Amino acid sequence: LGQQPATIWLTGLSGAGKSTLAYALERRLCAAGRLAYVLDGDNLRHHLNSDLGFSAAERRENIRRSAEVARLFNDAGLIVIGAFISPLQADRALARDIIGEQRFIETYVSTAPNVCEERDPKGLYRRARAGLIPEFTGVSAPYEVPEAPALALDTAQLSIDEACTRLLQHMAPRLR
Ligand code: GGZ
Repeated sequence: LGQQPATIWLTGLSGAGKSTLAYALERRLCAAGRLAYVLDGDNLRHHLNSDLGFSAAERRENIRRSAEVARLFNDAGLIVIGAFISPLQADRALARDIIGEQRFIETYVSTAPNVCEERDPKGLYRRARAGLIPEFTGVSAPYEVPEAPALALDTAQLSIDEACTRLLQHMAPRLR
């Protein structure tokens, strides 16, 4: 394949741009002849993880299962792009342990909380502020900012294309 499998793990708030970035990167990698596949939290929660809600324990189980799937796909030779809020440092560390230090590329989608809330593409912040969504990340549940991510990308400062280019530059040594 000429590629070393890896998992680009996008963490950040709802509305930060994780999914948009993930699918754009998938398209760029596939256009370059690479095998890449997006695992998106919101999407997996409709299927594999449809039994899970948003308590701390359920989020951790969501991350654990999703990381196990990423590991399997990496073992099969694919580049995985994961898009999960994954708000807790300890849960991201679990994902890193499952996927493997060498393969795990923690990327903080660092779009500011107020920008995410202004975007509110699905109206979730508005509903959370109205008390209609309990334990909503950034409103009534915590988000722990990554301390030492491999990359930080702010989608209010960078176009999706520029953010993809940064990710591809970071991955270049693995794509030879
Ligand atoms: C956070 C929530 C919640 C609560 C529903 N808190 O931006 P979205 O809408 O489209 O994607 C979010 C998705 C979060 O799933 P993850 O699997 O990424 O979360 S975690 O890593 O924390 O397990 C959001 C929607 O689900 N959503 N309720 N209470 N996001």
